[in-house]
Amino acid sequence: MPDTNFIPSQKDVDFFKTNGYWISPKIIDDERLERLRDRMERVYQGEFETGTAPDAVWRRETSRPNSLRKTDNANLADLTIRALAHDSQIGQIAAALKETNTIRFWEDQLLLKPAQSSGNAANVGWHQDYHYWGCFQNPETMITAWVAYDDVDEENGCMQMVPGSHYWGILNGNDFYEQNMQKQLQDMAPEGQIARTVPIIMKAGQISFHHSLTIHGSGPNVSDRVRRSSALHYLTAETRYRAGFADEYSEIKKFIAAGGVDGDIVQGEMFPVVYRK
Ligand SMILES: O=C(O)CCC(=O)C(=O)O
Repeated sequence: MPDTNFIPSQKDVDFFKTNGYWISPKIIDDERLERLRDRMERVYQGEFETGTAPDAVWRRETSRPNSLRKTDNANLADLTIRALAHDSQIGQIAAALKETNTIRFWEDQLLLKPAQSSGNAANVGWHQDYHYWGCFQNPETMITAWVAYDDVDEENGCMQMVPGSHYWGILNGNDFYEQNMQKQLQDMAPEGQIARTVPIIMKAGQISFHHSLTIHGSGPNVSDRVRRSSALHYLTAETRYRAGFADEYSEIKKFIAAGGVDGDIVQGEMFPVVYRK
């Protein structure tokens, strides 16, 4: 049974602080998961419930069929996916792990790793999310929640985390699309550090959370099972805008158009509050 009232204990928060990631119990029930999988497929078919397309969408007609499907900001297109992205329980857990009062939604990615997709650009190279988010000043104010739509394990290419790597600063060599992961990780680890990896094995409906500097990636899906998920990215009330980096993001464009300037707290309807204590 999913635990719809679950909030992390102090032990969970301490685990997150030490390791830079943490795995929840099952939060999303099976019926909701089934709806999410259905809505995901509709987005791939080009059916956009709201009439607005995601920022970038994987399309059967134009993309490699067996590679990783990554769709940015599916929340713009679909209300079921948006409800997940704005879910207050996920926000509350994120707030507890970050020890803050307020969580704002930033962006989401719909991710699908096809069955037997090994060798078809379906790995996710090692990276720190903050590498892509220099438009915000402080990596301490960001957190990602990764919602498993299917059971995930090493066979179907679950995420892997490098515990403690959120203490290593912003590293060289970040690349979401790198496929030669072994070499990449050796090159990324700072001198004197050993990058140990931990598989994030979960049942459908569990959620893993990670710090914006935690190194993570995922290997091949060599199973007969598809791996589907939503990655949901959040900010705290302390997040400040840094001008001149990633200003092409649609929410950042809207923030600037609304008068946002360098150093301002990131707020406004484009960054909706999903949880406030
Ligand atoms: O789905 C994956 O394997 C990687 C997802 C990811 O990079 C993220 O959630 O930040």
